[in-house]
Amino acid sequence: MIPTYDEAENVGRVIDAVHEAAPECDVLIVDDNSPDGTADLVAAHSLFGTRVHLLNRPGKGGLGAAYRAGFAWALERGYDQIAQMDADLSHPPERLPALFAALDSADVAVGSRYVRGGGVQNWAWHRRAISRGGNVYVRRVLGISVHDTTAGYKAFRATALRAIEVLESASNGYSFQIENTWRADRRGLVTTEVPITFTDRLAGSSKMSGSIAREALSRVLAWRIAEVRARRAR
Ligand SMILES: Nc1nc2c(ncn2[C@@H]2O[C@H](COP(=O)(O)OP(=O)(O)O)[C@@H](O)[C@H]2O)c(=O)[nH]1
Ligand SMILES: [Mg+2]
Repeated sequence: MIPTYDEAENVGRVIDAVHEAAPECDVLIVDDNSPDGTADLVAAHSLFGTRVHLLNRPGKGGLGAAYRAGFAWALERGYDQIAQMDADLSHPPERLPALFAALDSADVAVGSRYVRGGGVQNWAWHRRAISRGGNVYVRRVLGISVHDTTAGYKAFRATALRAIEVLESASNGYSFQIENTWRADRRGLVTTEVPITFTDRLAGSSKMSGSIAREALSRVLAWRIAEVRARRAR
């Protein structure tokens, strides 16, 4: 599943790269009515209707809502393993087989920048700092052992998505990734990290914003406070 907003320059390339790396996979693009015509390019793809599918949403409703719609689509259709990745080729499609293979012994596989063998290429220093600092903060506040809690490249067993209650998650923006990692941890699921090299996008522009980062910081704190309160009440 690949969420897209204004990814006309990337969407064809990412579909082709996924198909080459993992030809047995179906691709679902979840598009929020991108003004640049991303959805038209998907519908014009030669594999559209066979390996390639499109979920058209009426407008920019945020990344969390797009993911929930995509997961609901896949769960309804009975897929038993589901991966998510960005459209901008920051997540190397050639690591998809490794992510799915990791599900043999885990419920969730995280494509991780912050384990041995993983890394980040061409990212501006401030994006590196936000990502690194954010991960230290999340691990400290929530006490989870996953190193890349904000990763957007992940594979799940369908049973794990149901256990996480992914469709009930509350996050709008990138805290969606943290929320699922945290819920998987608290519900006793096995999460493993598969090293990947994340490369900054070459085409199109980032949709990351200050308000998305602030949402993540405040939600993480709120989740922890709610946990501590619940423990005290017990
Ligand atoms: N459907 C949908 N996709 C989005 C939205 N915001 C971001 N995306 C997609 O989510 C992925 C990650 O966004 P990106 O801008 O690359 O974030 P960055 O890598 O953190 O700078 C890309 O495939 C975007 O097109 C949204 O509101 N709706
Ligand atoms: Mg990106």
